[in-house]
Amino acid sequence: MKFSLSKLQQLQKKNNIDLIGIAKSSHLKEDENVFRNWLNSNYNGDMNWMENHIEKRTDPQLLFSNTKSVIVIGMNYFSNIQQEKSDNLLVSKYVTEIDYHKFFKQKLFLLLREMQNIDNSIKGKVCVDTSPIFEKAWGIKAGLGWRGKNSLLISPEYGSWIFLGILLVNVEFDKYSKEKRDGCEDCNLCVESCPTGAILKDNKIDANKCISYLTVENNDKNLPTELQLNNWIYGCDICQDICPYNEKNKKLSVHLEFQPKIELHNKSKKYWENISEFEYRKLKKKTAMKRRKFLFILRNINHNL
Ligand code: B12
Repeated sequence: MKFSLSKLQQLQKKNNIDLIGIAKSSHLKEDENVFRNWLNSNYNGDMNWMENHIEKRTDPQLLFSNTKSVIVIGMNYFSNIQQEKSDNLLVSKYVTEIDYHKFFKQKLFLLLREMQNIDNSIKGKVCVDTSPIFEKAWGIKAGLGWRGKNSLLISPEYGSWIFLGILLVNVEFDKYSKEKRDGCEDCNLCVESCPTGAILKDNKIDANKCISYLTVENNDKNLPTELQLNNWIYGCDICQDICPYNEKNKKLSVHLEFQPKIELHNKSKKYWENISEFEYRKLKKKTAMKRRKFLFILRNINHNL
């Protein structure tokens, strides 16, 4: 039995999911080549875990046997927080009240259960961020948006302020989503605005230079002195703040979980310079920042002073 797209769209509405799309499962050979070249150029920095499970990463069948369809959901997390740039140290908008990983898992498991209530032979696997799967590439195939020059998936409705999550299922659909046309065309604002020159041509990032990578993933004691963090201490929004699609499609997130964690935004350099480990631990609880140890936040603060 094939599952109907319109039934899935009903479940989307019921569960307050901003974007949903489905792609037929396949081996992403072209993406695999792009990815292997990216790794060979060491653009992954010290994220060595990206070199593992390359086959699984490119073929959902190896991640979950019998995958027939890839369901991708997108949730808007845009908030209009104004961060006084000159005197503040900055935390990315993606640090919201609740870490999106947990929220997505709940949404996707519920979606799977509701699909199983309609057809009890359905089996599925939930993937959010940490599974070896190309979420953006699948989001593009599932018609949620196109690959922006900053490498992020840009949706015509919400811009790039969306998190992505995936549900692999063993069922076919009566219809699959259509891919969107590239909306970036000649625009190069994100490439030009990146202060460290991390955005390469061909919609790729050199993570070694990306402020998001440097502040969130890099585990060196000291950061390269030639790279300035431009006041960011966790993540970076520069290549998204400048995007005309994000300007045009500003829609405040309706999800309580994705309201900004106000206590972490809008804080002065002075505040961060004097923050204690106890206070930092209290602030980061439940947020996406929770995995980052105090030592690295101190390193990032110091790199900005
Ligand atoms: C590793 C990682 C990072 C790394 C590397 C970023 C990167 N661009 O790869 C770092 C730490 C830098 C990072 C930063 C951020 N990240 Co991140 N990250 C990931 C993660 C875990 C894997 C991404 C990956 O595989 N990268 C490898 C490279 C090679 O992949 P790629 O650039 O996407 O290229 C692929 C395709 O686009 C394709 N491709 C590229 N060019 C071409 C050309 C052709 C012709 C074809 C066919 C294919 C193709 O081939 C590649 C393989 O599929 C994903 C979650 C996931 N599991 O997918 C989240 C994810 C991409 N990150 C996300 C977010 C929100 C961010 C930040 C915005 C956070 C912040 N504010 O600081 C920044 C944005 C920085 C930027 N401009 O990319 C979201 C993006 C949502 C969206 N709208 O796209 C994701 C999907 C997490 C999620 N679940 O929502 N991230």
